Amino acid sequence: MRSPTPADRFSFGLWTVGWEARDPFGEATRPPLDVVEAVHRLAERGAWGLTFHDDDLFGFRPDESTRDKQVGRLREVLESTGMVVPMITTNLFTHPVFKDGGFTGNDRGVRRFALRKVLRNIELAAELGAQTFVLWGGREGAEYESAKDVRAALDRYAEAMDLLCAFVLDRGYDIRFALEPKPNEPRGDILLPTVGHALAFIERLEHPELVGVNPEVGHEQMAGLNFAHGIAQALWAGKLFHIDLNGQRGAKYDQDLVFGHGDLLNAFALVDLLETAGYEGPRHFDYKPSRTEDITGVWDSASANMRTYLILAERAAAFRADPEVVQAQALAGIPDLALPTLDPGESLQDLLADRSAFEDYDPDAAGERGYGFVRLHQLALEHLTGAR
Ligand code: 3MF
Ligand code: MG
Ligand code: MG
Ligand code: MG
Repeated sequence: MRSPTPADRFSFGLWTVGWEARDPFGEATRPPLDVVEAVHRLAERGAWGLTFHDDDLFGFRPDESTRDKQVGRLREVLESTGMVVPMITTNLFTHPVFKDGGFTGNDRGVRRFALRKVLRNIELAAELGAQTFVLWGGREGAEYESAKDVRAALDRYAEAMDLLCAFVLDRGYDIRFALEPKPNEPRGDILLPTVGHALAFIERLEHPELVGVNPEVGHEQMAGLNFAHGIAQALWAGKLFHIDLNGQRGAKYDQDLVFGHGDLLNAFALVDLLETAGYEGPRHFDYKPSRTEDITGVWDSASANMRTYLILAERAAAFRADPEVVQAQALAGIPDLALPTLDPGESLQDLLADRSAFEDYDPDAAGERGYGFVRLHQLALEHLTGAR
C-alpha cells in the first residue's frame, strides 16, 4: 500500500492525537501533546491538515499574549511543514458555564457569551485560511423533557446560526459552517441528533447555502443508523461540507476508534462513495488513540487511519473494475436505478394511458425476479478482504 501524501487531504483534530485519555472513570494515561510536536508528527506521516477547537490551542480564556503566542507558534510550524488548517471548531462544552448549552442554554447571558466566543473564533478561522467552521453542539440538549422547551431551543439555535452567517457575509469571509449531529453524550439527548435532523433544520435558516453538515461515523451508528446512507443523503442535498471519520461498534458510548475498526463493510461502502461521488472536502479523522496506548501507539494509530482509508479506496476501485461485479450489478439492477421512471418527454397523462404499466403488467411475474444482492455483497466482501 502506498504511503499517504498531502494530496490525499487527510486531516486530524489536535484533540485526537492530543487526547490524554482521561475518561469518566479514569485519569490521563498520557502526557499533554504540544501543537508544534503534533504538526511535525502528522506532517511526517503524510497528513495534510490540522484542525482544532479554540480551547485546544490556547485554553478557555487566555490573556491576549498567550493567545497570540500560541497562534504564532502554530503559524510557524504550518509554514515550515506545509501543513494547513482547513477547519476550525469551537469548544462550547467543557467549561461549566456551558453545562446547559451554549446557543440553546436556558440562561440568556450564557447564550450571548457563547456567541461572542464563537465570533472571535471565526475571525481566527479567517486569519488562518480555514474554509469550514464546524459546530458540534455537545451540550445543546437536555436530560429532562420538563427542563427544555425544545421548540424555543431550536429558535435560539437558528437565531445563533443566522447571526453567524450574517457575520461571515458582512466580513466577506470565505467560510461555511458545518453542523455536527450526535444523538447523545454528554447530554442525555442532544438537539439535531442525526444528519437528517440537521438537514431539515438547515433549510429553515436565513442562509441555508452557508450551512452544511459534518457527520461523524460513530455518531450516526450510535443512533443505529447506516452511516454510508446518511452521507449519501448529505451529498444528494449538496450539504457534505466536512466529515469526521472514525470507528464505532454499534449503539454504545462514543468510541472514536480508528477508522475501519468498527463496521468495516460500511467503511468500505463509505470510501467507495466518497471516492466516486466527487466529494472534494477533507478526509478528517476524529478518533481517539485508545487509553491503553502510549505515545508510540498514538502515532501508530494516527497512521492506521490513513492507511485504512487508502486500503479501502484501493479495494473499492478493484471491486468496481471487476467484470464479475459489473455483471452482478447489472443483474441486480444497479444501473437501472439511474434511469428516470418516466421516458424523456413522457407526461403523467401518458403514464396514466400506458396499459403496459398497470392493466397489462404482471406483478406476479415481476415478483419472481431474483436480484442477486447477496452474491454482489459477497463479491464486495471478497474484494475487501483481498480474497479476489
Ligand atoms: C464529540 C465530537 C467532537 C467534535 C468536535 C468538532 C470533540 O463527540 O465528535 O469532538 O467532532 O467538537 O466539532
Ligand atoms: Mg465524536
Ligand atoms: Mg465519536
Ligand atoms: Mg466529531
